[in-house]
Amino acid sequence: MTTIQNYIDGAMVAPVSGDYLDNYEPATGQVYSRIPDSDERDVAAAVAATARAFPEWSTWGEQRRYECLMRVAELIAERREELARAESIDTGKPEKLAYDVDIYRAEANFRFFATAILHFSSESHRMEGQAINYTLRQPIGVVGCISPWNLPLYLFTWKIAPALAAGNCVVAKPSELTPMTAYLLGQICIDAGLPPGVLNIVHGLGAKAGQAIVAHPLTKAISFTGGTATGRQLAATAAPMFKKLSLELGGKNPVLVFADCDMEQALQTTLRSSFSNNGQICLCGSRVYVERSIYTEFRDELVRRTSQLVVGDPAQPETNQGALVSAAHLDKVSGYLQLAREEGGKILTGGERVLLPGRLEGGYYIRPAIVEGLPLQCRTNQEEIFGPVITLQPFDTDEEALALANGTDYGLAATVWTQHLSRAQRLAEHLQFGIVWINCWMLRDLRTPFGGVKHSGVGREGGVEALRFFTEPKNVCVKWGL
Ligand code: TXE
Repeated sequence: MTTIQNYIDGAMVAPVSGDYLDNYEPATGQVYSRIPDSDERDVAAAVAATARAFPEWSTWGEQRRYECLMRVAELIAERREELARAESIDTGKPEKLAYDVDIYRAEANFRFFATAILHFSSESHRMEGQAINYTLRQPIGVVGCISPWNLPLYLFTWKIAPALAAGNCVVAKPSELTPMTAYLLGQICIDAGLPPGVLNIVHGLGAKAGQAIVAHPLTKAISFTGGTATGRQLAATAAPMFKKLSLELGGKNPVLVFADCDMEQALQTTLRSSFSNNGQICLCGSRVYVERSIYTEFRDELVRRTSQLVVGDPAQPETNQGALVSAAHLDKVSGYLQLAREEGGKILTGGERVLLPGRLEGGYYIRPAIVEGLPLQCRTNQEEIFGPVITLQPFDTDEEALALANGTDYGLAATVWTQHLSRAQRLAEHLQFGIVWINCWMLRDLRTPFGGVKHSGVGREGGVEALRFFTEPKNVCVKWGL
């Protein structure tokens, strides 16, 4: 059984307490590794190492930082298969999905931000006849990065790479449910020659290790992805300390399907946007609204295709749906399906627990579900389920579709299926979301701003937005000489 260690000051170290937590394999429901149950003492050691490393790392220059981060990317690429297997075992997601999406993207995150820093520039403002202002964008110092379990290495590196590229030193914590690839990343950083203390990875519980990172007076900025309730709690700690905050939180994303859409494209992509990674992606569409004239046809075909998805062993290439991340999450998703029934919903397909034979018999498997007949205001349509469950509802007009789409507290991503250009543009103007996809889903350009509005978060990640977040602007005003 692997015993994961913290990565602090360039070395793998045990937690100060000597205590470890069990880590479960979702596919089997069995404990398969142990992770440090870190507390504020481990965080203090990590912050101290980070603070020591900062003066040198921040003055290395962009070119040297670029070379170092590219070495990390290359080592991720070399170990792609091992990392994908580890991610699959830790999360329950199909190994193929981990390989194609998660690990590919972790590597891309490092490459993207290593090169982005070479092109990063700041503004100057000339005051005619008086002065020139130029803005320095300096690294902040010690920053905290806290990430969730759904896309472990993908989201961990999405924060760490821009923070490091911009010249900061980082204390990071992966989710306690999915620590394995973060542990392997620590080893990769050692092999890549990242100087000690530049990145520190502390494992453990959110309320203990995570809270200690947020509350530490030396962490000047916190980048967080996770649940909305956790984001609120984190902001309550960080805001009175005037820390910079980037919060990427939950979603309840709508998909609007108009009668003039390319039906085949809309069906194929809605199947993916509903059930990829078992619906455990903050961008998944969970409320699907279909124009009434094509509702029955679209519904029946989506139900047919959904019922054919293969729920099975994440290690097998034919598996579409692996296991949910934890027993608690399986209970949560099953609880929402029960609630959907109580609220008057009809389950058109799925929702049953799947019991697989042999070593997989204790795994957290469930059939992807489609629910019909629920009003917008019910809890099933308002609260984030974060599982393989979508609701379907017909609409009659553009105005109704827009009101349904905007009718929750969340505002992360919306998808629109229509061939009608001006309708698409009009909706894009009025949809209250950080991201709008027209005739596509999850088509990601890493240069674009990424994040949500309303209860889906504060701030943006991606491209220049991330580099701006991880730097402090300082204006310098130089008066013309006499
Ligand atoms: O997330 P948490 P959980 C949603 C989804 C899911 C729910 C809860 O609905 O069911 O959130 O998931 C750390 N101070 N999303 O419980 O608790 C924690 O250790 C500092 C949406 O896993 O928010 C982990 O590293 N850190 C989401 C990270 O925060 C704390 C992805 C996220 O955990 C902390 C995941 C604290 N007080 C879940 N408490 C998305 N939008 O992508 C916890 N943590």
